Amino acid sequence: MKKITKETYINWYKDMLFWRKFEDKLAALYIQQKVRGFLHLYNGQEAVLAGALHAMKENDKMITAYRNHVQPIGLGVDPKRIMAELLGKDTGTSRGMGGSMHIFSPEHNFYGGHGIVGGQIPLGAGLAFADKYFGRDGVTLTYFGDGAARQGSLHETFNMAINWKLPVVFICENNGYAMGTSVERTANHEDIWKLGLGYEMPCGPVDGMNPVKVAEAMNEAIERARRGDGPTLLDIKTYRYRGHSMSDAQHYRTKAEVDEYKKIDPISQVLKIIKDKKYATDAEVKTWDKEVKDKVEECQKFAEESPFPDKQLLYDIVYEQENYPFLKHR
Ligand SMILES: Cc1ncc(C[n+]2csc(CCOP(=O)(O)OP(=O)(O)O)c2C)c(N)n1
Ligand SMILES: [Mg+2]
Repeated sequence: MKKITKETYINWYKDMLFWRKFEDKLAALYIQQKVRGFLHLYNGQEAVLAGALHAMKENDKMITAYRNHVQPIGLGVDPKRIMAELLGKDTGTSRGMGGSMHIFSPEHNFYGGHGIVGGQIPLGAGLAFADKYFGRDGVTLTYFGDGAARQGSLHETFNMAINWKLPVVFICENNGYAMGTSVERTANHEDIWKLGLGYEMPCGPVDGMNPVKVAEAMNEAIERARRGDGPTLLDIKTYRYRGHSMSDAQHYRTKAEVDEYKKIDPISQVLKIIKDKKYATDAEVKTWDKEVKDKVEECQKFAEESPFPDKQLLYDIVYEQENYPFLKHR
């Protein structure tokens, strides 16, 4: 794995802060009804992405569920285009037709963006199968939630993936809740990683509030997959600070519980290391914070000023015109 250096911590701080502020901005735009439909935010879970990106290599891929705005940013998609997508604009990653739950950018190795809980688990194994079949060296990071871990598709996928030694890492982003249902209510134990044991799949828990721990676990799993030794299941313990989506009264948990997790906030943990090790002065940190704020505002300006797509696009994107010539309009 690449060494974790002063630059790594600084980049982690800037990136994670940007992702969080990007999500906060979307929440504000949602309240103004500029973002419509559902909106699921990533606040609190940033270290799971930061650590993974540190361990990934060029041809590795990522697929996840609907909490999917910031992963593509980490993979290099222009955040302006993601914000535009959420506002339904023509400049968005899917020309405004995907929306919040369906960010997609295969050219950046990001394969969505999926609203069917657990639906992306077999798709992730399929991407890994393609890499193996065509002799490419990519590994697919397949993310899913603790709720998705209870879906049957997981078991069929695990069986195939271990049997065929597919280059995939299964990452349960265990934030404690599936909508309002806590993990302990959905099974007789809380250790989702133990689902790997029945398949003799390497598996284990990971501290998901610390990007260093995530990077180490990811690196081990990714390299296992890359050398042909098949999948790993990581049960990454994290927490979401905001509700499941924007419409969530959060009666299923206390504010005290949320505050407890905020004490081990990933951004604060990284900032503490930066300060303790004197990697930056307070003034430098202030400059970064300002840069992040400006960058988010740039995204908002771009998204708001972009045009909505032409209505014609509704037809063009549903059917591939080549195969449906009768749909060619005018
Ligand atoms: C097959 C299916 N069942 C139910 C739903 C409704 N639903 C949307 S999100 C969700 C909870 C999933 O929780 P989890 O997998 O833990 O992901 P998180 O939201 O915590 O990231 C449910 C039940 C759905 N979208 N798809
Ligand atoms: Mg969950």
